Amino acid sequence: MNKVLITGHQNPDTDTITSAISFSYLQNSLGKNTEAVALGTPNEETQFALDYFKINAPRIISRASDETKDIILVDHNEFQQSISDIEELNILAVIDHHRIANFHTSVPLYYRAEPVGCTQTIILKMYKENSVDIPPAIAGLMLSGIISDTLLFKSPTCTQEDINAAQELAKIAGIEAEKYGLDFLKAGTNLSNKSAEELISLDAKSFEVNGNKIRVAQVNTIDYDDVFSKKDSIEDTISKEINTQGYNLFLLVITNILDSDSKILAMGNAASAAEKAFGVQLSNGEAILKGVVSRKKQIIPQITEALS
Ligand SMILES: [Mn+2]
Repeated sequence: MNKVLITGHQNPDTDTITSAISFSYLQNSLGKNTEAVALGTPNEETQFALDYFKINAPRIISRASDETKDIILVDHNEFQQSISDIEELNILAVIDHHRIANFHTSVPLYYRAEPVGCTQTIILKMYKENSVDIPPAIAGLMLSGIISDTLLFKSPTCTQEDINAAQELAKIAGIEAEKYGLDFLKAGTNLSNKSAEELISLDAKSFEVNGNKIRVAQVNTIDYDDVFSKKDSIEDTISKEINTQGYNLFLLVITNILDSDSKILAMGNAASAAEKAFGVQLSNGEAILKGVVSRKKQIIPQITEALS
């Protein structure tokens, strides 16, 4: 039987890594031969969950076509966020909760997208539809994905379905979601040992809007100064990225997980789009965005609108 690789997006976050694992477990329980892989090293938040539930990180790859033609995408669909040789692969399925853009296939596929807060909420439904029991450790990883993507249920992307799914998964995992969740999120805010390069690429995604190349990087913190104390070197690093990658707008979003606000640093020749998008004045490239935590719902649509 052909092996199928299951991968999330580049610069993997907790949902992307754990969805590949949980969806692979489901597929293999149904008799398929799949392997969860990742397009990068787990971040510290994700590693906290993997250690806590004693599950190994997926193998890291950058190409798939040398070993298989068949791939399943979780937690993303846009080709520029996917595996580098995506155009050479046969996409069997997509399980996702993002907008659909820059995606096409030449043959029919299974495509499941739901506007929920986390891919794991969809995968939980698929376990139920297929009557497959979830092992406690996998349930713990699935719960971690939901907590991460919804910032412990505080993001506007969080739906009642995500909350219900998290409660159900916490029960199976035998843990308390709120208590575990805060320790888990805090593990991802340890920025002291990160270089400027690492900071701006931990969780970064590229988009194209009306001919503009946009890069939006997001980091979680419990203290903005952890990031802004290194502002000079961060600005230098972003300038280099802008020059080498041709970004028109590079937006660094620093999200405070305790008060659910974000501070942005906007750079590039289209930086003023950030002022228009969020109705703020940039001062030294910075602005506070009150109540903004979601790139998907509170940043990308607004930037898209401002540049259209
Ligand atoms: Mn996700």
